[in-house]
Amino acid sequence: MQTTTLSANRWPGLIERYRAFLPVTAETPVITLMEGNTPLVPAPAVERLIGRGVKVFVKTEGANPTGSFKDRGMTMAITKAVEAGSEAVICASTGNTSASMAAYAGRAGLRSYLVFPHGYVAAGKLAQALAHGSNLLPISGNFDAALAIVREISATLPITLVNSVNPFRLEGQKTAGFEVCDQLGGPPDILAIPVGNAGNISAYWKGFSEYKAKGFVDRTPQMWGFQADGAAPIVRGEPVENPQTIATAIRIGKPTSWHLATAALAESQGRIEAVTDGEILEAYKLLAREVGVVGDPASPASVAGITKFAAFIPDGSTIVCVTTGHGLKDPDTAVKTSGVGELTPVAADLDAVKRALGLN
Ligand code: AN7
Repeated sequence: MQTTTLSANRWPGLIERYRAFLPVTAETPVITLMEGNTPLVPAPAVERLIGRGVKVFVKTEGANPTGSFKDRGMTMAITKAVEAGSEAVICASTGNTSASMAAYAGRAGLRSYLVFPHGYVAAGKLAQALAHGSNLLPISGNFDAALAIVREISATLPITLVNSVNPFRLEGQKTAGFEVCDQLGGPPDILAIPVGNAGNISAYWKGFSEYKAKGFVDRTPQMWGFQADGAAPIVRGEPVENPQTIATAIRIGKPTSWHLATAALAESQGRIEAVTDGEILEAYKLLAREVGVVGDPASPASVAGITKFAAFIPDGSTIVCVTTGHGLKDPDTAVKTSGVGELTPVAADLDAVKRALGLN
């Protein structure tokens, strides 16, 4: 009988995979949950809406260990915090950063602290921070106010700030740009992405630019960023004092990486536009029902954006839409957008079940 041999090909996590591009040495104590290598899923339902031979893929960052792209930056930020001898980390968050911080800090044996806008973090994200043992505190204020406070705390106490002002965050996140090129066998024409604090769009641009500088690709994509209409400071060109959107992850009025994002948009000849909550929810349903990917309510902003601004997409383009987080973190939105009201049981009886399901 012929025998086959298995060879181990376990994904090593993104620091190991892209070590040559990252600020680590052989001595750096890598803290990883094997993040990265997320699926690039074809989205024919979105292609049909746009037509003209346009190819659309969804980069499903919700497939990361804590369910969002934040794990890419967090593996680097926590690794470098441990390397520097830090014993505690802190962040302000609309939810995903804190879920990721809590997991990686717990793994590394660091204390973690989270300050967040009361009433505006999805239930699943808070549950993660609690499960991983973070110390959390809601404030009567928005994300921007929370960030100002944790910046002050980290400036005066020996606690490392792991929001994206921490440069190691973007270093980790840029690997998503490498991955997209590796998976497609080249760069896409357009990278569409939701924008809140504007760290991720800046990090992707850094990744694409470095891959080009090192000769792995011969061109870079246009960066198309999408903000929620009620929280669109970069689109409007001024901070938004009281940002509002159903996509609480991107309910941010004063983006930290505003200037980096502006540079990425200019250098890539991209665009930054606003999509309404209604458009975001339509795209949420399309993604969940016809593509099979339920995203964090911020995630479909990328899909809403390319369909809204389809007139600017050249025929035959290849587009990657980043879905930045997993929809399971926000069950309330999933239930509400379904349009299904309260579920009441019927008798455990064949006829009753068939009647209730409309199957007779
Ligand atoms: C799902 O977790 O800011 O433009 O504190 O969770 O890099 O800020 C989250 C942001 C998009 C925006 N999609 O990314 C936080 C936080 C999801 C997010 C964004 C976030 P950036």
